[in-house]
Amino acid sequence: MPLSTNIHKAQLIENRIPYNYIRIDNTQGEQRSEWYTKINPNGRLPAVVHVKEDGNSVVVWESAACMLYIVTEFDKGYTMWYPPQSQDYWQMLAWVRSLSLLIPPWERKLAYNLT
Ligand SMILES: N[C@@H](CCC(=O)N[C@@H](CS)C(=O)NCC(=O)O)C(=O)O
Repeated sequence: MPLSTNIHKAQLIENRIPYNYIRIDNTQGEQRSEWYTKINPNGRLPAVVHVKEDGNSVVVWESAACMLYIVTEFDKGYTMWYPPQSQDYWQMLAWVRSLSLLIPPWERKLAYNLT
């Protein structure tokens, strides 16, 4: 099964920074496993676990939140997003929020049998 659009959203940003990718087999329901739902209680993909230098971890789920967390944490120079309070920031947020509500066609067919 191809990676989902929600996973790609976070990966587009993660590709600019070092990360470990853990594949969850959602064809086998692994996203609802006990270990994964401790990370994302919704049992959905993606999620980010950021292990900080002091050993503490930050856990983020929902693709939009993952993207915003990654850029906030790793792109202090705004090369991948826009400074808060700028017009571009609010445009970006509108698109991020709007994309969160979309279900891609292949997933509509596969999961909900819709055309
Ligand atoms: N609004 C969520 C949607 C997450 C979502 O639906 N992820 C899909 C993969 S694209 C998933 O985990 N599907 C498996 C399931 O629902 O059990 C987000 O943007 O992260």
